[in-house]
Amino acid sequence: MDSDLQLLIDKLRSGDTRALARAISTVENREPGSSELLKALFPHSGKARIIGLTGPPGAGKSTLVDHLARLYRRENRTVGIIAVDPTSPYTGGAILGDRIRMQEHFSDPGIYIRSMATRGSLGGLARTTADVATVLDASGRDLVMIETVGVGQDEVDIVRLADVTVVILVPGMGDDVQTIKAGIMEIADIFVINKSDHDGAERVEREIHALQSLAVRHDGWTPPIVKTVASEGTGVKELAAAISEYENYLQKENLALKKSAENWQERLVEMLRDAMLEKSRQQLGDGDLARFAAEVAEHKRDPYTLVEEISARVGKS
Ligand SMILES: Nc1nc2c(ncn2[C@@H]2O[C@H](COP(=O)(O)OP(=O)(O)OP(=O)(O)O)[C@@H](O)[C@H]2O)c(=O)[nH]1
Ligand SMILES: [Mg+2]
Repeated sequence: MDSDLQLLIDKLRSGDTRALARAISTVENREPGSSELLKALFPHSGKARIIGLTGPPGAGKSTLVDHLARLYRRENRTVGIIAVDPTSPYTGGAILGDRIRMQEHFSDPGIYIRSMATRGSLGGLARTTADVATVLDASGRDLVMIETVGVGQDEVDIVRLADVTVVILVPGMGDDVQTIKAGIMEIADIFVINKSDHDGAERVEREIHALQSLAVRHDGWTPPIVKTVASEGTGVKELAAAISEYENYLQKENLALKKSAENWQERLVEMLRDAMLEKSRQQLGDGDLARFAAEVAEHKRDPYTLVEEISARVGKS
């Protein structure tokens, strides 16, 4: 292995946060050497507990993550946080909020926070987030928390890498619980109703119960519902307890490895798709794609044969 790379890995593994930051940037921006780095780090990963937290904009995710981080620090556990920034107009304030909160932790090397921009990720966001989590994991963090906004396919993909997924809802979402139900029922291991100081928490709880009665999870776990007031730190202890209870359940039922294998099956498909696409691109010369597209548009060429030809060449290379 490249000696610079080895040095970086040694530093990162010894807890050097600047090395950690550099490694994360390398991976996040897919700089040269990023796959070498990931290959070398992977064997050191797999020890951190990865917790995904997702929910609508402004639900209080960052506030909860912040409280959880403090709680885990009191237990002497080290924490890595990945905040996947929202692209929606809601973000301005929230990102600022995250930064301000981040500052409070700067004096504590036991908490490392990284904001990731979604812009330009071209659908590779889940992959990049997973790789950044692997770097944090390999650096020896006990816990990695990933905050993502919304509950859409992107979030489902992102939280797929988490050991525990917390879905945060708030009162007053109206039919939103219905709208996002397809996504959340699949991924939530724990529900949080934050802003329980507002009216309507019971209604959200009833809706979650109603949805739960419609679907039985194949692992037999019934996701608990934890009510919190994150801005006051209320219910955070209960949330942490629910998280460890689910972890214990996975261990006891021997489900941890099974869940991980299921997740890896999806991720391997994505990685293969990326790799194949990359190879296809390499097969094409500059401007080929634009020329082919024009030919197909003019019906001079059929796209089916074209794709078959290109992918056949990839198979041989
Ligand atoms: N009343 C009340 N306000 C809360 C509660 N939790 C968080 N807030 C406030 O809600 C606002 C948004 O909180 P954040 O933690 O930034 O929410 P977020 O989900 O991370 O927001 P995005 O990252 O933009 O999606 C802040 O002003 C918090 O102080 C709560 O339980 N009750
Ligand atoms: Mg936030």
